Amino acid sequence: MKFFSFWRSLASFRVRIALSLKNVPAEIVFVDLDANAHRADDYRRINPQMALPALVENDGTVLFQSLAILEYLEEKHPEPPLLPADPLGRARVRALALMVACEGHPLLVPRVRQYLDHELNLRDTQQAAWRRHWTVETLAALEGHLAGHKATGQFCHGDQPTFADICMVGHVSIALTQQIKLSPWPTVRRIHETAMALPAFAKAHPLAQPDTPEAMRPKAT
Ligand SMILES: N[C@@H](CCC(=O)N[C@@H](CS)C(=O)NCC(=O)O)C(=O)O
Repeated sequence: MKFFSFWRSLASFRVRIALSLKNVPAEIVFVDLDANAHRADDYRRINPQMALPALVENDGTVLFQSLAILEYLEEKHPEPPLLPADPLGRARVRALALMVACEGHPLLVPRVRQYLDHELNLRDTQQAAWRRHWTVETLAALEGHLAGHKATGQFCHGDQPTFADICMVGHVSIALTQQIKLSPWPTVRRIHETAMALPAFAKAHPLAQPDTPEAMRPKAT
């Protein structure tokens, strides 16, 4: 399989975590969003939406949209399960994942940011306010659903990671990039710490990728 990824892409981060948890090997093809490589013909032929990630199966079938890819991996490689066994649990996990992947994240992707910048001519401070607003809204909504819910455990749902944690950690990473302190959302913060302590999550982190710019990597202390 070929996996088209970019270090900073949060949708790619989700698929990296799932590939790693399920121990599925894939050859990584780096697509530099900053150089607009996702808009070049080579990648456009793979995903006409010009968005990352994409996963190309050995027979050439192209999978796109990170949650559809997660569902595919879950069906093809059921162990370890990343969805609960019961229908109500699956609905909750998918809903938490969708809050990030279909509500919060789309407002922060490069094409939206470029539109705010180039077409609407918003100042840097206005663009930063936009990013912060939608990041915080999603954190607050996640906390509202997670805090005190009987199904919330060490992770978003029970004591094993699921799609919900996979999506949530990316959202928290974008909050941290914006220097947003997590103290108003203690359940989100706790689960983020628990998840990021797992090697599959840690090694999938945007700042730990082969294509992460050297200047962005955490410095050894
Ligand atoms: N809903 C899509 C989001 C895809 C997406 O927007 N990916 C970003 C990177 S995280 C991208 O490639 N953006 C390119 C752009 O906005 O021009 C998914 O979950 O796969």
